[in-house]
Amino acid sequence: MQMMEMSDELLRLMRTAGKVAVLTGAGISAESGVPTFRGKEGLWSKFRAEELATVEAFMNNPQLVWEWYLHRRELMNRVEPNPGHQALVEMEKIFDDFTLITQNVDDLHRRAGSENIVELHGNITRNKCFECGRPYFNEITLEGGKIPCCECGGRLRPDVVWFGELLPEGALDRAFAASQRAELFFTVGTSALVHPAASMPIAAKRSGACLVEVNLEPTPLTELADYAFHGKSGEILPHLIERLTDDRKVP
Ligand code: BJW
Ligand code: ZN
Repeated sequence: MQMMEMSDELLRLMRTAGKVAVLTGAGISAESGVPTFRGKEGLWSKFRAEELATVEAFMNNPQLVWEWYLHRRELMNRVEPNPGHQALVEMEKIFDDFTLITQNVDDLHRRAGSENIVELHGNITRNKCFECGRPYFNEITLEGGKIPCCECGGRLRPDVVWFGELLPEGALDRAFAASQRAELFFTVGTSALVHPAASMPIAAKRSGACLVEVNLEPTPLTELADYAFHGKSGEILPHLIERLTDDRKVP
């Protein structure tokens, strides 16, 4: 594992690779102003994700859970994608087979312009019925402290994945397939603690990919990584792209 200046060997691999997958987590959106889940700076440190992002929390106190999501939805609507998101848009243009696997629900990758995105944990901009799963497109308000209901009578909830819930149909298969065929796999801004997302880089590495970590601090994946860049993804990713495009210009 190397922590370093961009090595020639990695540049060579980036120049020749066709199949690339990236797993992103909350850290990539931190520079946009979206708090992470587990960092010291995390706004949610008042509540741990494990306390609010669960079916039990919603059943016990749907009002509190909805207040948390409406607050985050409002914040996420106000912020903009950052150079880290934009660098991944550039990567999609460079590599023939590029899959962006994200754990984030903030919609910032789509807003930045990424196209081949697998959303493992849903999307905070959408709602669905807690009982029948039907999507609900109108805006949610908590007037009178009431949780709005679906036609079937079930309570509405945000269309995200809580602990203990299955990932969206098809998302897991697409993500594993992209991980297993990747020659290069980047993990960006994730503590790599939540599964099955954190299993993707492991699957990629087992299938022979070169694993590159970009994160503010070391994670359980660092030891496994071929290259680890510790710093802000909004600085490191644009630097990688800049070096790569400079390099690609050389015949
Ligand atoms: C920067 C930066 C900058 C900051 N630049 N970097 C195998 C082993 C053990 C447990 C399990 C297992 N398989 C399944 C489980 C159970 C569970 C789990 O993983 N538990 C562990 C916590 C122990 N998983 C599940 O329940 C999943 N479902 C499932 O497996 O179904 C099958 C099943 C069912 C029943 C029983 C068993 C299995 C579902 C997981 C759903 C996670 N949901 C959440 C909420 C989503 C909605 C919402 O947003 O509200 O997803 S929790 C939260 O954590 C959110 C995130 O996507 C996820 C990951 O967090 P992330 O993105 O890594 O953020 P942080 O904050 O942890 O890290 C940020 C990093 O960025 C830090 O390292 C910073 O340093 C760094 N950083 N600034 C670069 N500028
Ligand atoms: Zn319903």
